[in-house]
This record gives sequence, C-alpha cells and structure tokens, in this order.
Amino acid sequence: MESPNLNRRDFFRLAGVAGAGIALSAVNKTAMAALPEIVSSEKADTQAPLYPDTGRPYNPVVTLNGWSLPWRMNNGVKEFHLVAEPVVREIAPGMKAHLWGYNGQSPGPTIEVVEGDRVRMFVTNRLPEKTSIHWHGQRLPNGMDGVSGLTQPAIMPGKTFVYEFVAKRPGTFMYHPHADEMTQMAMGLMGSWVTHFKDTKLMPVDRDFVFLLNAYDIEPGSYKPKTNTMLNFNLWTWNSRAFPGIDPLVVRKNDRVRIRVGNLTMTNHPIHLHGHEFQVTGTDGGWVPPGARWPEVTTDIAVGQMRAIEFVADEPGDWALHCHKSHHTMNAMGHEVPTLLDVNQDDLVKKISNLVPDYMAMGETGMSEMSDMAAMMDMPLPENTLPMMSGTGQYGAIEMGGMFSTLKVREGLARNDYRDPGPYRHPKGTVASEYSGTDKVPEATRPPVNNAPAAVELQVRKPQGHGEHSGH
Ligand SMILES: [Cu+2]
Repeated sequence: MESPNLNRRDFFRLAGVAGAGIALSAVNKTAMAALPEIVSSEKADTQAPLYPDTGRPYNPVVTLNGWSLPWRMNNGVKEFHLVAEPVVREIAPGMKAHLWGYNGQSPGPTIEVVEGDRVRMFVTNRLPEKTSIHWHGQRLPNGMDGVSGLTQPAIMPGKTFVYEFVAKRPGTFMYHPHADEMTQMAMGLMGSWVTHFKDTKLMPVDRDFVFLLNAYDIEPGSYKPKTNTMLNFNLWTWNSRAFPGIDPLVVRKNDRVRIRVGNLTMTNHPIHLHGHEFQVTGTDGGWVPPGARWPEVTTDIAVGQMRAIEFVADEPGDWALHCHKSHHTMNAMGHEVPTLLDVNQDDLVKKISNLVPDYMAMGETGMSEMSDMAAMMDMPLPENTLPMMSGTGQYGAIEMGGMFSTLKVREGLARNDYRDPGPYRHPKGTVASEYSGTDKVPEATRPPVNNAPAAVELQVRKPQGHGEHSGH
C-alpha cells in the first residue's frame, strides 16, 4: 500500500509528446483547454482510498493493485478524463508487459461516483487504432453506450469523445472498449466503476475492495500479449497482476468486508475464500435483496459478470483467496507439457545431457521441484517471465502463481491501514505439524469377513425373497 502517487500532466505537454503520433497542430487548442487535466499513475501498488473532497460523500473503495481517478466538478457535473494509451504494466516483480491501458495503467483507474450523479467522461484515444468505451451494466441513453458502429462512430486515434449520463443505479460496473474488443481487451483495456449509494448509511462496510479478473498470453522472453489466444492464456491475473505480485487484502478483525470482482477473461473463475463464509450481495444487475442471499465459500464468476461478496472477517490469520481452477494459480512457462509424474527420467537425462549439459529433469514427483529450483536461483528463466509458481510464506514455498492472494485479518488495525502486516503469528499449538507420537497404529475395527464366492463383474444376483432380507 502506497500513498497516492499520481502524476498530473499538462495536457498540452502530453499532446506535444504525441503518444499515438498526433501532430500538435491537429489539436484544437480552444477545445482542449476545456478538458479536465489528465491524471496518471505509473505504479502497480494498491493506492490509498480516494476520499471525496467535492460532490456527495461516500465511503471509497480500495482498488487491488490500482487506484481511483480524481474528477473535477463543473456546474454540478462530475467530469473525468480517461486516456486510452500504450502502457507498461508490471505483472509481478521480474516481469513487465507492454499493454494498452488508461491513464498510465492497465486496468485503468476505478471510477467512483454516487447514485444520481451526472457524469461527463472525456475519453481520449492515444492508441494506434480506433476505440470506444462501453459502460458495462449502466442505465444510460442508448447513444452513450459505447458500441462503435451501433451507437456511435468509433473514436479515431488522436480524437477525444465525450460521454454524459446520470449514474442512476448504485452498484458495481466495468468499462471496456466495444471496438476491436478481442484485441483491445487482450491488450488490457478495461477498468472498474463503482456507483455508491446516495445514502451512506445503506449497507455500510468497513473495507470495500474491487478488482477485475483478466488474462494474458505472453510468451516467456516477450513483452506483448498474443491477442488471438482464446483460452490458453499463461498469465491469469487480478487487475493485470499475478501472484506473488498481487497485494494482500488487509482487514481488521471483525471488519465487515466487501469484495467486488468483475470477470473480463474468456472463462469462468470460481473464486474461493478460506476460513470464512460469505454471501453474494451484488451483481452487475444490482444489489441482491437480503432474503435472496445464501452462504458460500466459492462463487463462480462467469464471463462478463460482476459479483460483490460480503462477510465479517472474524477469524484472524492469513487466509488464501484464489481462483479454484488450479491452472489459474500458475504462471507462465507453458502448460502444454506432458505429465511426467512417476516417469523415471534417468535415461532421458543422460541422453539429453550429452546435447545440453545443464539439462535438468522436472516433474517426476510433481511440480514442486519447480518452486524449489526457482528458490535456489539456479534454474535460469527466460528473460521477462515468471516461474510457474513462486512466492514464499513463513513456512516455505507457497507454490502458487496467477489468481491468488491472501485475506490478512488482524486485530487492532487503524481504519485506513491497508499496509501488509507481514505473516500471521499463529497462537502456540494452532499450526499443523509433524506427528510425533507413536508409530504403532491400533488395529482398525473391521466388518466380519464375508465368505461368499467372489462375484464376477456383471453377474446379476436375483432377489431371493427370504433369508436376511425376509423382513422386507
Ligand atoms: Cu480462474
């Protein structure tokens, strides 16, 4: 958690730099002068919640490995300025991706408004191709819906479009392009949108987190996602970060916690929380009435959906929060490898070692070797990639990557303290440990031996109507 680290850049200076090759002379200076300034972030850290200093009050969200976009009030209208542009995003320490994002990051900043706010969104296109923005889940005039060709002409490179509507419905939404979206979403163009309740006393929570599920296919040694990949991604990410690059969700014991998750990947993700049960309280269609909620420890978030889950964090500890598709808690290095479990590779190693002296067999006893080798630092990785699983806890390798983080529940944190408190100090005698009792196992109680001849498969035994079943 870092305090806000935003760069306010003068628009003319930025226009002069011409990220997408726009000549300064092409910019209408009078029109540009009316635009809200561009606020940008170059950090992938979770930034402090943005408490509103203008407009209606609300309890802000915390964007996991992200930030919220400041606005300007203009005659009662909340004005934001999003800039679609090429960005460099650190996926996790040791790997950077060349993506497309908004205002310096992918995903773009979270937009936070209040139910009933009139919102004006300026959207500048600094990409090399046309784009648009769709405000996923919002009630708005058809012409503001951002489907290029259908509801508006596309925003050409160098152009700025303006969208204006009233944020009618409280809830959790997303924004993403509806122009060449296969490419543009594979490149990371997306962001979260939260419309807070007008009544700040409605459904209050102590900590309110938001993040998007997204995925990239970036070959080890390269920087750009393969945009034609449909399902076989190798980086399953939350807000374009992969574990161990995903920050923990830090909460105070007995906090009421809300986590809002949107899915802009091309498959579903069963998001699973350890140690607590939660309720799904919201979707992108709105808030679920209390009588319709049910407890879960895993909620499946389908493609294009948002879910808000809520619970009271009453169990101290470091609790895993992860996608339950096990391949989604792995990083790059390729999944198209044969299973080598129980395959003796001794002969193979001898043969290959003649050709490749440093060759090392992997996978004979599972893939844990991967993390052990990575930990020993003697397994060379290609440039700009992450080991399939890494990240260590206080007891050793966690053996996870991808869509994995922890919910850290601690006593006595300050209300706005989101700093990583370090590993949980377990009370004495509450950690699983090696059994140190006797090796002598008592005889198990077994059912009486059945002396009947062994049945042949598919042999049908006809009911006999007496004997031990005569009571029926
Ligand atoms: Cu998943």
